[in-house]
Amino acid sequence: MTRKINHIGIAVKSLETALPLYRDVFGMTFEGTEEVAEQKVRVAFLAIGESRIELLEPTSADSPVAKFLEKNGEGIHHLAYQVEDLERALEQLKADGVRLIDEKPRRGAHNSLIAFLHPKATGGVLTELCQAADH
Ligand code: CMX
Repeated sequence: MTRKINHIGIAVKSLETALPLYRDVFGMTFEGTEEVAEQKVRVAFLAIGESRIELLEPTSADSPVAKFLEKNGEGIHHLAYQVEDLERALEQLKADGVRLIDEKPRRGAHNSLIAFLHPKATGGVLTELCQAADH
């Protein structure tokens, strides 16, 4: 179904505070920031090989990432696997009995299509599937 990790999401309190470690110390290529209003987050992408680190900062107190920070503090939030056809991947997972959070794709960063699987179905690892906008 997937052959590539698109990105690893890391929840942070502040992009400005977190960025220098990834960009200046680790030397990853900073690709810019973007607000994903529907998800109530501001994200920064840093390229590492064919994948990315996605830093996630909540934009409001009721953002899912704000809830995550409250409960766990800063840290790894989700893994995102890239798929060619997200609708098809979701149908396949449903048929395989995997519990989904999103039954239908929604818009993520870079205008990609994304869907989350329920962490209870994936051993506690919040898993996102994403389909690039140009697919
Ligand atoms: N890792 C592991 N478990 C998690 C989790 C995470 N990051 N976030 C939530 N959970 C757990 C919760 O602890 C909860 O467990 P319990 O039922 O045992 O309490 C369960 O999952 C449900 O969580 P919830 O917050 O109560 O449920 P919601 O349906 O409101 O939200 C979720 C679920 C995971 C989709 C949401 O919290 C979330 O994180 N959404 C993603 C936001 C995001 O990253 N957006 C950026 C996308 C941008 C892009 O990549 O393009």
